[in-house]
Amino acid sequence: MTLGGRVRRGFFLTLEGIDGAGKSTLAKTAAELLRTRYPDVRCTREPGGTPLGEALRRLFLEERGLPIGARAECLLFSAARAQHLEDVIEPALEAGTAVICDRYVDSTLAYQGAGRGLSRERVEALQNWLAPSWRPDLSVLLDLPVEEGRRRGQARATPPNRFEDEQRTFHEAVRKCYLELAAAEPERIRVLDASRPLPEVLEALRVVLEAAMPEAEAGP
Ligand code: T5A
Repeated sequence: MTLGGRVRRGFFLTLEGIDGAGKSTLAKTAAELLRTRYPDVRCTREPGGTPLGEALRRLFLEERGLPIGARAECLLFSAARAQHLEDVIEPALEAGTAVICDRYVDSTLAYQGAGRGLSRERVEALQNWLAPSWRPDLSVLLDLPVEEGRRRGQARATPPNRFEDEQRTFHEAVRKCYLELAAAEPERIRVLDASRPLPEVLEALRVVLEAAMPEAEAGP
């Protein structure tokens, strides 16, 4: 498989879902599982992963009063991603590292496309331009009802971010879009029922990850 025309040797896993679905919780277990096959595992997140990405993250999540229109929002997430790909994701995959990314392109399709109501074709075209070979080897979609995600988010000490503040209809549109993306690409996007108890979700993650990881190469 190639990435930007170069040989790609690592394994690229992305975690997706509505706010509070359990992505950060699962990232730790995913790293332990991947480490059995890949000695180096890089955990990263979007927005974030680079100084630019972390600066934009603070802007999005902490500056709740700052007006940001839907198109600007989409471009800013995409700018952070372009930097993240160039500085972190592509070099790591080329070096044979497994990369786990908490949110990626599907988040932009779901939140800025379906949530904000931007044209799906335009959002997709932008993603294809900035990351021509952007498809992860595996994307795990943690699906759960919006109300449950909200409940889990409210249990945290941190104040809600600009997205968590959105109406229920916004989050329902995001969830629906995620499920449509998964239905369109069932090989890449595996849906886990994240409303189940955590040990069950972790076991389901183990099963899909082991099935998706390439066979270990036979020794000499
Ligand atoms: N965004 C991002 C866009 O709009 N466009 C984009 O392109 C991108 C990249 C990022 C925001 O930016 C938006 C989407 C987001 O709103 P964030 O803080 O990274 O902000 O938001 P989240 O990714 O949603 O992070 P959260 O921490 O809110 O959610 P997680 O990581 O999904 O959930 P997690 O693991 O922190 O778990 C939440 C709570 O639930 C518990 C955990 O212990 C924790 O307390 N939990 C469970 N409880 C019961 N049963 C289970 N199975 C559980 N799993 C976890």
